[in-house]
Amino acid sequence: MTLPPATIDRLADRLLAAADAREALEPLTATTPDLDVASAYELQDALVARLLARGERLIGAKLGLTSRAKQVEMGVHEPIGGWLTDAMLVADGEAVRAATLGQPRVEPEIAFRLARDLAGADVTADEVLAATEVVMPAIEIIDSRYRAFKFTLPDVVADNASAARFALGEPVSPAGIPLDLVGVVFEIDGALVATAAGAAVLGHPAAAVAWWVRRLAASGRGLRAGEIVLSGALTGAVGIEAGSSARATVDRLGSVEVRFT
Ligand code: OOG
Ligand code: MG
Repeated sequence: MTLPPATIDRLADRLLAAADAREALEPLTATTPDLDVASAYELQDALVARLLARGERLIGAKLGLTSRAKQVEMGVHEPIGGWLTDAMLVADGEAVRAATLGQPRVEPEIAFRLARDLAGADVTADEVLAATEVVMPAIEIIDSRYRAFKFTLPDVVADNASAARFALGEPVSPAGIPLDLVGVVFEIDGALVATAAGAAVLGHPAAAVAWWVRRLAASGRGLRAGEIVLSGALTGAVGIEAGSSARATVDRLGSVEVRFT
């Protein structure tokens, strides 16, 4: 059962206002127990529509909770997806003002940029790779609108999968690179905090992208040529503060850095 449109609108307004005010909310499911996963994706669409209505441009999608490390960390054991806008993109090495975010955390990811549209209920990882123009090392800066990142599956779906900012390294052709076998090193202020392999996200980063494309097919949608897709954190996320910097290095893809001021 989905929620009435008026409820979806009211909750989308509340999430947007919380993001703008950097105010932390209690989980929506605490007061709206009827918020199931289907209505949460409708609410996510309503939230993203508000971002676009105020001038942001849709530039891609993101996966969340695709690795066991993240599922265990957040206590939510299913992958989720959300959307990226141009306002979320920060340049490699750019300084992000921590005060513009509520409770930022950073995570290392592998990003894709699509050469072709991708849609369909049976899309495979191989088809994702065939439709991929380039891959990039990425850092996602997530920021939950819920206090202390406490949420259930529908809550985090509604909150556009905690999307906030992301940075991309130099693009590389994926040809001949076994993206499941590449090593990943994540550093904060030059100190190693976590390591992983590409296989951490659903066995292969392209498999994570394929999962989202298949899920989108249920609502008649897909991804478009030129869009960027973040395939999900390969390690747990790390809280970060002004004065610190994060660097993700992926074998054969290179590295990307974000500084916080
Ligand atoms: C949800 C978003 C997780 C990822 O890459 O796993 C995510 C969260 O942990 O707040 O972006
Ligand atoms: Mg992420």
